[in-house]
Amino acid sequence: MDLLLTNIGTLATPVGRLAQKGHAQGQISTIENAVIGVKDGKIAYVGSGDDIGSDGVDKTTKVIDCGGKLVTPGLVDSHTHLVFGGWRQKELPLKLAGVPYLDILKSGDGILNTVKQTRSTSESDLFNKGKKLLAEMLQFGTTTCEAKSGYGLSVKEELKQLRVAKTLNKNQPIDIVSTFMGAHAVPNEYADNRSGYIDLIINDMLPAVASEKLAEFCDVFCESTVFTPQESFRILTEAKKHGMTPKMHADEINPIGGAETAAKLGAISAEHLIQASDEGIRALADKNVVAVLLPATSFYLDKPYARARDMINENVAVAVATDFNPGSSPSVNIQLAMNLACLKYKMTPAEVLTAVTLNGAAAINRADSCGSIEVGKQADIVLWNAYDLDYIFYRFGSNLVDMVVKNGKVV
Ligand code: IZC
Ligand code: ZN
Repeated sequence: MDLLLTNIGTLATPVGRLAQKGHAQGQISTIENAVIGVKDGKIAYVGSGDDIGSDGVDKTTKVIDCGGKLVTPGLVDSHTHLVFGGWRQKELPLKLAGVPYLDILKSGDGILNTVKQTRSTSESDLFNKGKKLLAEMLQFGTTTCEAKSGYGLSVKEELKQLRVAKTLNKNQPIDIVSTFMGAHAVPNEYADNRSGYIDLIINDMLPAVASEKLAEFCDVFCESTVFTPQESFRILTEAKKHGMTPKMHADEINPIGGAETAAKLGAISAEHLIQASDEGIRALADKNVVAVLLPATSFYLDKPYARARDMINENVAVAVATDFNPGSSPSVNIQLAMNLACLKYKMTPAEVLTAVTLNGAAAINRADSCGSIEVGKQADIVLWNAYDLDYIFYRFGSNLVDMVVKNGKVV
């Protein structure tokens, strides 16, 4: 064994290699007085008491006494817009004056402001900024994250953003899973020619991203005044032909049938869903689409919270993520999203734990390699300054992570 974690007061983890939905979302495994053995970066043993498995301990084994504290899987942040230039604190007065998020975008600001700043930032500066943000995420317990492009909005600039994500993936501990999101907004130079921009995405961006293998997923901001459900359907159907799996920003601000469209596409996930209709929720359940809910965005935009309980009751697998981005959720703190999911969605601590581990992993097609502490999975582990799971949902505002293990290494 390379690493042995002993004296774990409570080991709390979902179980399995698929998203958990309905009642099962809250059925986690809890082992008291647990032990975890790690070999070659993978979980090699999970047990309790003094039993440490057949592999045993030798001189090279690093043994860590967890002091009776709580251990969970590493957290999976399944929705972020990680790589971008600049920030948007200048929007704060507009927000306070009640100017709606989509009006800021319509006026040529918002996302388009970040596009301007991202285009004028070099690849190496974007890399350095991303690396600092990832270090902060890791401290909050995130061991895997998704990263969307969508602040380049030209072939060259989208590729630049995605290459930065790829380089970041190789140069720090967090695993980064990339999503191409050229359909995040229509850039200024196509303001009078939106169909021309959609053609550019389909004819130029998708083939370029696919040929450099820069993204596993393709996402579209399906929203009124941004991309319609019909346009989203067309773009994501083309993305599938290039081997990218569809995701969708759906029904965030206005109910326009986004959830239904995501289901029709067979998307792996539909994200936000604040305004998803009853039919939309049922369609997600029918097609096994993971609902990626983003409570920090509801908080930050002062919007309603998605109907997580209705989704769980309808058998939709729910994931929870930060939506980290410079506009509507400028926070990398996944613990804040967890607190809000519990208190505002009324999800139980066990349901939220599943939402930020196994179901998050399922939303980015990683449920077979991470998202739970089970033999054979990556040794991505969080030790908490807590003695039980409820405590981390009860306390808020502090970083309650004590130690993070990524691929078997203390980081
Ligand atoms: O930069 O505002 N919602 N896209 C869709 C965002 C938020 C990111 C942003
Ligand atoms: Zn987003």
